Amino acid sequence: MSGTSVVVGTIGSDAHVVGITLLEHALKEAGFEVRNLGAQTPKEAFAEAAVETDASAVLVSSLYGHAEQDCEGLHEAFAERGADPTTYIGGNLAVGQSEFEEVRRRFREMGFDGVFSADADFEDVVEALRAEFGIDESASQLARARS
Ligand code: B12
Repeated sequence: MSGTSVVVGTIGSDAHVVGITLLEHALKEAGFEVRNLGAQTPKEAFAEAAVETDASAVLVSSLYGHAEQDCEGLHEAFAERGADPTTYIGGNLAVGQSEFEEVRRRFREMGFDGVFSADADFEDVVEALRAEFGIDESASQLARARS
């Protein structure tokens, strides 16, 4: 396929790693090139990896309820390095998370292009990225067949 490059990781002090590990596999299976930064990743490391890999998208995971604090300054860190990737965030984005629409609004205001709840399945994320970058599924299948 296009070799669309994506960075994934869990931000801040958050140690939850299962979601992004599975997400990495789903994205690779769909034909994306993935750099997985793992758990407890500082925001600066997301920005550095985005530059190094010329990433089209950066997918941030947060499960422990402190995403808002951990993501403060993330988009500024991209801008300081001249990077402007599409950014998605997903997981348990607030303690309780009763009103997801309100949570989504806050993260959109922080600069995220896509905000996903913990109910999101991998196919939703893959489909959103394909739509974002105009990738059709048959092109992904061809790339898989050739790899
Ligand atoms: C396993 C686990 C742990 C393990 C993590 C092991 C590891 N290395 O991963 C350990 C024991 C270390 C742990 C610790 C803690 N945990 Co914990 N943990 C869990 C648990 C049981 C499962 C998480 C999991 O792996 N799920 C499976 C994966 C596949 O699902 P997922 O991570 O949600 O990912 C899915 C989606 O969210 C989405 N997704 C995830 N990231 C992203 C990113 C993007 C961009 C997109 C699009 C989608 C996406 O894709 C996945 C597929 O659907 C959950 C409860 C639960 N049932 O969810 C609590 C839970 C996440 N933990 C919680 C808490 C509070 C903690 C602690 C703070 C507890 C404490 N007081 O010490 C600590 C935090 C430590 C830290 N520094 O992070 C809370 C969070 C509450 C909140 N946010 O409101 C939860 C929800 C439990 C609860 N009900 O209270 N935990």
